[in-house]
This record gives sequence, structure tokens and C-alpha cells, in this order.
Amino acid sequence: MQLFGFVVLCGLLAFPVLAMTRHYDFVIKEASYTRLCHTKKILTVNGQFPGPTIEAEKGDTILVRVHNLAGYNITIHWHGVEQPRNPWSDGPEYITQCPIQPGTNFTYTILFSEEEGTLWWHAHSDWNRATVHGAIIVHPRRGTTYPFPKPYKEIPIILGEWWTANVSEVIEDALRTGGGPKLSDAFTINGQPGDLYNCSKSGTFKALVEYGKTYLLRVVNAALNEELFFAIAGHQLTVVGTDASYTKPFTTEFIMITPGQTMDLLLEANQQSVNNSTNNRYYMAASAYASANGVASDNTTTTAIIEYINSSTTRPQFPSLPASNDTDSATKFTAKLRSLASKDHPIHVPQTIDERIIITIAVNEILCPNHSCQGPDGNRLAASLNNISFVAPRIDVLEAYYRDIHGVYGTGFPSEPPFYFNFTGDNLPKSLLFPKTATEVRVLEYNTSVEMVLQGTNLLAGLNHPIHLHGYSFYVVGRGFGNYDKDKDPAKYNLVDPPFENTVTVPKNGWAAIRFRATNPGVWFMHCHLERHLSWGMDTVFIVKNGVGPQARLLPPPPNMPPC
Ligand SMILES: *[C@@H]1O[C@H](CO)[C@@H](O)[C@H](O)[C@H]1NC(C)=O
Ligand SMILES: *[C@@H]1O[C@H](CO)[C@@H](O)[C@H](O)[C@H]1NC(C)=O
Ligand SMILES: *[C@@H]1O[C@H](CO)[C@@H](O)[C@H](O)[C@H]1NC(C)=O
Ligand SMILES: *[C@@H]1O[C@H](CO)[C@@H](O)[C@H](O)[C@H]1NC(C)=O
Ligand SMILES: *[C@@H]1O[C@H](CO)[C@@H](O)[C@H](O)[C@H]1NC(C)=O
Ligand SMILES: *[C@@H]1O[C@H](CO)[C@@H](O)[C@H](O)[C@H]1NC(C)=O
Ligand SMILES: *[C@@H]1O[C@H](CO)[C@@H](O)[C@H](O)[C@H]1NC(C)=O
Ligand SMILES: *[C@@H]1O[C@H](CO)[C@@H](O)[C@H](O)[C@H]1NC(C)=O
Ligand SMILES: *[C@@H]1O[C@H](CO)[C@@H](O)[C@H](O)[C@H]1NC(C)=O
Ligand SMILES: *[C@@H]1O[C@H](CO)[C@@H](O)[C@H](O)[C@H]1NC(C)=O
Ligand SMILES: *[C@@H]1O[C@H](CO)[C@@H](O)[C@H](O)[C@H]1NC(C)=O
Ligand SMILES: *[C@@H]1O[C@H](CO)[C@@H](O)[C@H](O)[C@H]1NC(C)=O
Ligand SMILES: [Cu+2]
Repeated sequence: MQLFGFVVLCGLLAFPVLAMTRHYDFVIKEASYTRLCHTKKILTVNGQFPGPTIEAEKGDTILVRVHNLAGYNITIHWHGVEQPRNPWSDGPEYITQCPIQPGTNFTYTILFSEEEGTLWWHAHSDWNRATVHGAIIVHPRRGTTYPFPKPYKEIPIILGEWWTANVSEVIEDALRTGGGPKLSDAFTINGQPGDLYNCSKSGTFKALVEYGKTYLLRVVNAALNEELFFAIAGHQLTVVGTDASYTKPFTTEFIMITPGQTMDLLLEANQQSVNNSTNNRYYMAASAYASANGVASDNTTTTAIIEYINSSTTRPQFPSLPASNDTDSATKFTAKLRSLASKDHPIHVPQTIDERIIITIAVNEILCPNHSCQGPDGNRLAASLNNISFVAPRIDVLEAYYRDIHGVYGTGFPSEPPFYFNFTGDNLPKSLLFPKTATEVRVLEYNTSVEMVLQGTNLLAGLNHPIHLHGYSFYVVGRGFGNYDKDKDPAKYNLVDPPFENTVTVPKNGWAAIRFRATNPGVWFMHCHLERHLSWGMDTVFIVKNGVGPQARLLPPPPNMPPC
């Protein structure tokens, strides 16, 4: 990692805490990697897959110069970093910036504020994020510590998804034919598929642990299209954080983690039997939680190894993972997440609401001439929010907003579904399947207290959708199956210690209610973090207007924004 950090002395002597500014150089380039007996060129940062880890302390500023030496347009998103007043460095292409074109560079300014724990960065253009991603670790500010005993060591665990084919072609083919994208060939742990795949045994990721010590696993789901179950044989996991926010600790045999989410897990290395060497190696494994009925998914399992130091190398034990259709296990796990909500880590759940927004989430079809496409009914697969399939504009929404350029987007994203029906019903009429296509955003006044209900539908397929909002974390105050009931469901909300997340898992044929206060002015993308759904239009944009006073206004754009 090329890291040249320097300290900016910005406090008075009375303040022992110093904010750091660190610099990283990201060179985007192609590199050859061999996985599953097959060598191919992939897009990387600095030739590394996964890419370099960014380390910060709470409240730091990090500058990342991205120099694009590859043949692809690229942008980078700092997933879960709120970037107060600074959407200019948020990254999604044609939403907050034009892409960094081949041969050019752009320096992102990452402003950390309240985040503490694990986040990640990834490309936000095309499907390049399959290989262009890495962890972000936000340590407690100097002089403070974790709300649990300091772990002996920290181990980033990045879950990924690998195609033998060129991922750009996988999505281009899908969009051209209208059919579903080719399934991935493997999942990966820290870039490696693991022992269960051909030609992968020698590269399997291995973590050496010492008996009696506690490790902090920083788990990121960087897979494109699959939610994952993850477990370690012979060991319980203690969940202590998600999306860079601490949770009330609870122990579990497995986790379910969606693309976009992170989880911090304590692993106590308490299973070594020095007298029985067959007991000293344990697999960690991940496989899909494929929530949709009858929709094919990658059904393979990735593994890595936890090995006690000085043990012999015998065959590891295998953990038990829930079955890929086990919605019950996935739901029960997710329901256990609660904010720590302690004196040192207080929470601020909006108790009164200024603006209620209800958004339906749907997988759709778009008619094809003569039914000549490869999606269902000879049509084209699509996806929508409130029946609008989002179309990316030619120049970015932020630029158009800031410079008042008309004709780039409309402000008509509706606050509720245009049509009420049994959203989660079976055998819904085909006439509902076809969304509008448009570039519509939703404008919010500064400091609005927002409640958003995300309602899954069973239109083409009911499945879990991990919905990610840029620029904000939010409280997940409620969740349920079936249709949201505005009269009965709010009574069951958790307004005391709801989890604080940036990616919410909306249950299959169910709903989730989130709350946040719109205090971050800017242009913020919201989309499903299943990449195929993002590509099909399951996206919208929130524009949060400036408030009164300089602290409530957008920062000015940096001088070197990439042009379209
Ligand atoms: C992957 O596919 C894209 C789109 O067809 C192409 O531009 C690129 O060169 C391919 N990359 C490799 C390494 O073949
Ligand atoms: C980075 O881009 C700027 C233009 O935005 C250019 O002046 C500069 O030379 C580039 N730096 C490098 C190292 O290519
Ligand atoms: C491994 O290779 C063999 C022989 O080519 C093939 O039959 C098998 O399906 C492959 N296994 C996996 C997991 O890809
Ligand atoms: C291993 O075996 C020795 C001798 O039988 C015994 O003294 C020791 O307590 C055992 N250790 C463990 C961890 O079981
Ligand atoms: C050693 O551990 C293995 C796996 O747990 C177990 O099957 C076996 O019975 C143990 N052997 C002894 C001698 O305790
Ligand atoms: C996994 O999926 C492949 C097709 O993608 C199928 O051929 C295979 O039978 C499936 N395996 C299991 C165990 O379901
Ligand atoms: C591992 O073995 C080496 C050499 O025998 C010894 O020095 C070291 O202390 C052992 N480490 C642990 C954690 O047992
Ligand atoms: C999951 O799939 C298995 C067969 O693969 C089936 O027996 C079981 O009923 C399914 N469970 C659910 C909840 O659909
Ligand atoms: C659709 O089919 C009709 C009749 O076969 C044909 O005349 C027409 O050109 C086709 N249209 C398209 C867009 O392929
Ligand atoms: C909606 O559809 C579900 C599933 O078919 C059904 O159980 C439920 O009764 C329906 N609700 C209404 C209000 O019709
Ligand atoms: C979506 O809008 C289209 C076009 O107005 C309409 O035909 C369709 O029924 C609508 N679907 C839903 C679910 O509202
Ligand atoms: C790269 O971005 C530029 C600027 O938006 C655009 O004109 C060009 O078509 C893009 N290239 C590709 C291959 O998408
Ligand atoms: Cu989705």
C-alpha cells in the first residue's frame, strides 16, 4: 500500500485529539489473475484484488488520487461515508460526477464524521465493482476505544463474487438481450474461492489464530448479486457492529449479510485441543441466501481457513450454513440487530415525522418489439421504484442541480406508489408489470425529518432487496412481511434502539421502515445493491436543499471535476 500520511496539527494544546489527513494513490489498471483454472485480465486498484484497505480514525479526512491507466471509464464510491456537504466526492457515475476517463485523474476528498467501524469503497460505474473494491477501517478516535475489550488482532474478510467471463460483457450481454445476466462461477473470501472449487486449494485464504485470543473480523459483502450466509465451524460469532455503527452484542452461529452491508464480529479462538490435532483447523464459509422462488442463483460455497498456530494441517471441519432458501433464518438473524445506544454512542431516532414517503420496489418487464428479447415473455427485464425505472442522465444530476441546467432530470419522483394493489399477492395482473422509464428525483427541504417505507412487491419475483442510500445512515425502525399497514405497523416500531445502517434489507414480499433527518445537503443516490437491479433501474435520487447558514450549504465543487 502506498501510504504517506502526515499529521495536520489543527487543535489547540488543550485538545489532545488531532484530526489526520492521509493520502492514498489509487492507480486503476488491468492485471492478470488466475481463478478456477482460468487466467483473465481484471480491473484493479494498484494491481491488487481485493484492493488496498483505507485506514482512518473517526473524523479524519482522506484524500485519494485516482489515476485511471485502464481502458474503462471509472468512478469510486466511499460506501457508507456520509460526506457531509460534499457529494462532489461521492462517486456514482452520472449522479454526482462524470466518469474519470482513461488517461485522466481525479482526487476524492473523503470526509469522515460519525462513522466508526467497517465500511468499504467500490467502483460505481458499470459492473467494475466486481474487482475494484476494498475495505475502509475507521478506528476509534485517538484516546477513545471500542465498546468491547480491545481485540488481539483485526482480520478484514471481504466476500466477493467471481465470473470466469469478462464482467463488463456479462452486463452488456444482459442489457443487449434483455435476459438475466450469466450467473457467477464462484464466491470469494479475500479474493480466493477456496478449497471447494477446482484449482483453488493452494490459494485459499488462511487466518492464523492463537488459542485464547479474541479477533475482530471486519466482514464486507462486496458480491454483486447475492446475499450471503457466513459461518465458522466450531465457533460462535459475536456481532458488535454493522455499517460502521456499534450494535448491542449478540452471539450467533451464522450471519446473513447483503451486498453493501458490513458486519463487525468478535471471534474468540477458544477451540484448540492441543491433544487432538484433528481439531485445530476450521473452515469459514459463505453461500447464497437466494430469496426468490425459482430464480437461479450461484449455488457454490466459498471457504477460507481458521488455523490455530502450531497445529498440524489436517482436514478442517465444515460449518453448517442455512439452506439457500432459508428465509426464516435470514429474517431471524436480521431482527437481532439493535443499536448499542450507550452513553458514549448515543442515537438520535427522529420521533416526529415531517415527510412520509412510501416506495414500492419491483422487478419488471419492458415490452420488446415482437417479443424478441430474452427476458420473460420475450420481453426485457427491468426494475423500478414507485413504478419508475430510472434512466441515468447524460451529465450528472449534481452538476445539473448546482449549475441550474434544465432538461437533465425531473423532480416528479412520487411520495407514494401511483397505484395501490396487493403488493405481495400471488398471480398479480400482467398489466402492472410494465413501468415508466424516466430520470425523476425527489427534492427534500433541509432538516426534514423523513420516514420512508420501502415496500417489496411480488410483481415478477418477490425477493429480498438491499436498499442503499448515499449521504446518510438511517434508523431501521420497522420491518415485516406482506403489505405495510400505516395504521397498525407503526405501533410495533422500535424507536428505542433501532439499528443504524446505510443498506437496509427489505424482506422478500415484505417492507422496511427507515427514518433519518435530512441534514446533509446534496445529491444522493438511492438504489438496490443487487447490481443487476441497479442496472435495470431500481434507483432514484434525493436532492436535499441547502439550509440557512454556511454549515448547511453544499461545499463548492473541487476545481478538477471530470468533464462529460
Ligand atoms: C471486457 O469487455 C469489454 C467490453 O466488451 C472490453 O472493452 C474489454 O476490453 C474486455 N476486457 C478484457 C480484459 O478482455
Ligand atoms: C491529473 O489531471 C490534471 C488535470 O485535471 C493534470 O493537470 C495532471 O497533470 C494530472 N496528473 C497526472 C499525474 O497525470
Ligand atoms: C471441476 O472440474 C471437473 C472436471 O473438469 C468438473 O467435472 C467439475 O464440475 C469441476 N468442479 C467445480 C466445482 O467447478
Ligand atoms: C493434554 O494431555 C495432557 C496429558 O494427557 C494433559 O495433561 C493436558 O491437560 C491435556 N490438555 C488439554 C488441553 O486437554
Ligand atoms: C479429535 O477430534 C475429532 C474431531 O472433533 C474427533 O472426531 C475425535 O474423536 C477426537 N479424538 C480424540 C482422541 O479425542
Ligand atoms: C447448482 O446450479 C447448477 C446450475 O446453475 C445446477 O446444475 C446444479 O445442479 C446446482 N447444484 C445444486 C446442488 O443445487
Ligand atoms: C509455536 O511453536 C514455536 C516453536 O515451537 C514456539 O516458539 C511458539 O511459542 C509457539 N506458538 C504458540 C502460539 O504456541
Ligand atoms: C427449500 O428447498 C428444499 C429443497 O431444496 C425444500 O425441501 C424446502 O421446502 C424449501 N424450503 C422453503 C422454506 O421453501
Ligand atoms: C415484427 O414482426 C412483423 C411480422 O412478422 C414484422 O413485419 C416486423 O418487421 C417485426 N418488427 C420488428 C421491430 O422486428
Ligand atoms: C394478498 O396476497 C396474499 C398472497 O396471495 C394473500 O395471502 C392475502 O390475503 C392478500 N391480501 C389481500 C388484502 O387480498
Ligand atoms: C406502471 O405504469 C404503467 C404506465 O402508466 C402502467 O401501465 C402500470 O400498470 C403501472 N404499474 C404499477 C405497478 O403501478
Ligand atoms: C466515458 O465517459 C464519457 C463521458 O461521459 C462518455 O462520453 C463515454 O461514452 C464513456 N465511455 C464509455 C465506454 O462508456
Ligand atoms: Cu433488488
